[in-house]
Amino acid sequence: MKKFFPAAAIICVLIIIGITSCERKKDKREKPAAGIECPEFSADSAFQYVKRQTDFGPRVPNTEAHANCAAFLVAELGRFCDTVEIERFDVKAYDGTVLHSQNIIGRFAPENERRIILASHWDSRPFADHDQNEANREKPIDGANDGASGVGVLLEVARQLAARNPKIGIDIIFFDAEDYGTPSSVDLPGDWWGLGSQHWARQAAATGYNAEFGILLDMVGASDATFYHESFSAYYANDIVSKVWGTANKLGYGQYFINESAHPITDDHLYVNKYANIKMIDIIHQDKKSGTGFPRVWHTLDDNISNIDKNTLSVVGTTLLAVIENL
Ligand code: AHN
Ligand code: ZN
Repeated sequence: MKKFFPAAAIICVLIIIGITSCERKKDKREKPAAGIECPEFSADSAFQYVKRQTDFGPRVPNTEAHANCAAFLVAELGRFCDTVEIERFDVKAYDGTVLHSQNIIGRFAPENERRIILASHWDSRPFADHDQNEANREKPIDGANDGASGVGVLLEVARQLAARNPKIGIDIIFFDAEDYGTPSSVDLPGDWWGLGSQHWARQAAATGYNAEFGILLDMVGASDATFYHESFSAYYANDIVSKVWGTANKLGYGQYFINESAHPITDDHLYVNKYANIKMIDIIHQDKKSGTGFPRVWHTLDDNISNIDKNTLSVVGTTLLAVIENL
């Protein structure tokens, strides 16, 4: 009996440690409220997908980095999607430069009549026109947040979807030539942003393509990201805004997905709404306190991989998977 007691005590202590460490693990995983499906999204994988893009250098149309990154995106989508399609087009930018561009589209269940779109732009801005340092303003940006973050999240979403075979058709669209818009020093009327989505949406309208709705990601990688009800999204597709923000809030992501309206942004979703007549929302980081209305690093050389936060990528990716799972 004397010998047994210490052994029993040790076993008790081990059991207690076991129970408490399990509880701690549970807390860390930020389990969502019961009743909502929560598939696993790998923040590490999404981060690597962002880094793989910025490692090519700035993905400005007509550059080698742009061509190399396109090949990478086609290959990655090819691993996960049922089909991959490249839509090539030439388009004139505000300064007369002809941009050799490509929208890259990966489809799940292409035969399914019921479809949704997940999109992001994959090009990066040719100049850091909002950099504090004037000497940097003609240099191209890495666009880790502005471009690569949305694509990184969607590549990881594609990897997850391949593993679980979604019941609905899903088109993942990487728009090109979004970010070649007029620099702040140039005041020229015209639709100079979202050139790739304008091309895609006109094509979609001409060929009778349709989808139930779409979700655009733009700048979804900063640590302090705040996503508001961007006004074009609320105007064209308020039911989708409610669905996405409602899902995020149920998952416990209310500090990111804020139920407040914010300025309209001329982004790819506007042209999909206007020209393709498909309702698309924009999950875009808007900062109500910054001078530009966008995050601090927007269109500066500081928009690089060192300012990407895995947690934010995960919050957005997990929300998308939950939205899909609960359709
Ligand atoms: C305008 O500034 C008019 N649109 C911003 C769209 C954008 C640029 N999103 C990311 N970069
Ligand atoms: Zn931009």
